[in-house]
Amino acid sequence: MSVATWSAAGVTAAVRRARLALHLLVAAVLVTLARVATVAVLASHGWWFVQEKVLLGLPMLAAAGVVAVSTAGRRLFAARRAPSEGTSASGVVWLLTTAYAALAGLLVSFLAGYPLTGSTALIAVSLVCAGGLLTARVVAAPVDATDATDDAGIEPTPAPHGKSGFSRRRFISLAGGAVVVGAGGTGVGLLFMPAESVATGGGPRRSSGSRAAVSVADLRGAGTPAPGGSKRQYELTALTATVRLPSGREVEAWTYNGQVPGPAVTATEGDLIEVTLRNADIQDGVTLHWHGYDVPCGDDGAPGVTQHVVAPGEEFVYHFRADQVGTYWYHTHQASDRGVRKGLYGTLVVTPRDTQQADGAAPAKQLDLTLPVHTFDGTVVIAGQDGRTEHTAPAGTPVRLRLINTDSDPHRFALAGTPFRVAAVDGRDLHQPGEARDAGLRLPAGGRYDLIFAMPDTPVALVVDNDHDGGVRLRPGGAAAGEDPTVADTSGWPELDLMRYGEPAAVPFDAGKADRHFTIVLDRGVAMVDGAPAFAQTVNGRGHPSIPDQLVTEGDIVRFTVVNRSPETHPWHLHGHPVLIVSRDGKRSSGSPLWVDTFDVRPGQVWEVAFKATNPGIWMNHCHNLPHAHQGMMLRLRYDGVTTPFAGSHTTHAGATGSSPHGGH
Ligand SMILES: [Cu+2]
Repeated sequence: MSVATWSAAGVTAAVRRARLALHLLVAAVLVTLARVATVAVLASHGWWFVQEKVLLGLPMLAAAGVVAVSTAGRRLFAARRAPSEGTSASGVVWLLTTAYAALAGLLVSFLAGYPLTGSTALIAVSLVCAGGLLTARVVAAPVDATDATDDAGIEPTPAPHGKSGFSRRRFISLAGGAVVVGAGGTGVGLLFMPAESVATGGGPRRSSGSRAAVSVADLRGAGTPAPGGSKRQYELTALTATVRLPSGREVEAWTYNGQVPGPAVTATEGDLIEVTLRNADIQDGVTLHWHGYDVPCGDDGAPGVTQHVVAPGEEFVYHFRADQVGTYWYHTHQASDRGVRKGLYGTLVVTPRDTQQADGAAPAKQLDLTLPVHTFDGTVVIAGQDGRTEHTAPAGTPVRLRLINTDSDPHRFALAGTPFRVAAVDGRDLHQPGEARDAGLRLPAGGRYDLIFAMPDTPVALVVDNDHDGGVRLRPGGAAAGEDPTVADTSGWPELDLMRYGEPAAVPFDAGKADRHFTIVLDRGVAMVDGAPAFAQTVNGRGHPSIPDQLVTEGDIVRFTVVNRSPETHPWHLHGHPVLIVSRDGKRSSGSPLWVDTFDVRPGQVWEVAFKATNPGIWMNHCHNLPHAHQGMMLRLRYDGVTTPFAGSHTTHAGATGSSPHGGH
């Protein structure tokens, strides 16, 4: 609106519609003041949202606007009853220049955003000045070519002027042009300055201890189970296959062992999990990333960082101890936006070793369902389930539903017909979760919720995305078995806020005493991604792999401030560590400590999270909306002293593996 009103005022003044121009000028000033007010409101949510507006956009607009009002305003006011008077050429030029300043501010916010760089500021100011100078050349002549008292130093077409005026104006024009070209050129040149490759978050660049460097290739998991545990061996072969969905539809999928999801990997606490991954015919290459499972870095499955991508005909053996219980999943991390979408994922569930109850009685028979949700071509599928799949359990049976979101967007779940508890989030138990009912559950991309309840003597329905025909049905056995499950309309149920759910408990570190603090501002903007300019998903204005590594030292308490300036939700995911949620939009978490591996940062939100750096390695830190990661929103958290022998950038797509020895894929 600011751009429109200032340009309309300029154009109407140029064609001598003084009355209309005056009205438009008043409107432009009001719109500009409204813009200042909206920026002030935005500023109350955080400096990250307004920095470039406060430091560049508004000052440019205000400076040009004040000159425009003072040069054009008085003459337009005088001319409103005598239209032939018109306004001066300089007035028109300044009105239009103010419109350019408004446009430049808009473009800076849209294309560059946070943080404002000297380069961006120089380019923007130069473009506005260049626009003003060019406008002066074009506009000045017809409007008041004979106005010798024009005091703004604007050069009209030279013909009607005397020699001295001509030279003065010509000099100013040339000098102005030279300054503009120089400043703009400097701004463009600064774009090519090499960026800082490491962010230290306020901590030291080197650890004080002089330890020898360790390679991620040597940071491998145990080769034996814990005492009392056993070895769980799996062979997973990645291959293309035609897969029949529960609806009967067939899709061309990328699979582990010809099935989607891949084989369920299960273990008891203390077991050794050993998985041999082979690639039959996935040309992009594959890996296995154990999402949310804090494996040693060499088993993390990040191609180009912790291992070579597994090309067709090759294999890689993962092995690690199952020392974390809970609900997890695995997926390829190579070309992951495509690979996971097409089916390269499966579930990982680890159950506690000691299932004996405290009083020594045998555990009650449980119904334990692992329910990975995935979208194939717009159809939401729960593995092995559809609207007709029903599970029967006698009333009173303890039920655990393990919900897993394997998609890149959040899903909304609702459990109709019974009160329940959210026992665990992202595999980690909550502290004293309260009984909930008639609540919506928003599960971020990559996230997991374990819901528990005792089977009532009436049917229960798990509803996904308010689709009351799909989901999962549970029926009590016996007399009520014949009843048709009726599902309440769950769409209006309020969302359960996990930040206020459960009871507080002690946490192992003080998040307020962080050794390093990193700010991660998420936005869209023009940036280099994998060596090519793109309208990217950016972190602090940059795209992968040009985002500086975050450097930490083992033992550090690390804090992230994650800010979302963009209009899309970003499920933020750090490998190798669960993070503790500290606050969201300034409100501290007041329920059970919430340890997550993925947290949904919605548009405009600011999250504070913290973790202790206890798992040395080089870890991917990225948006788990996988197309976003592919479009640049991905960086690395690197422990001081850890190196990688795996060359080439970590890519989410084929064809860009760069200097990797497997660069042909
Ligand atoms: Cu994202």
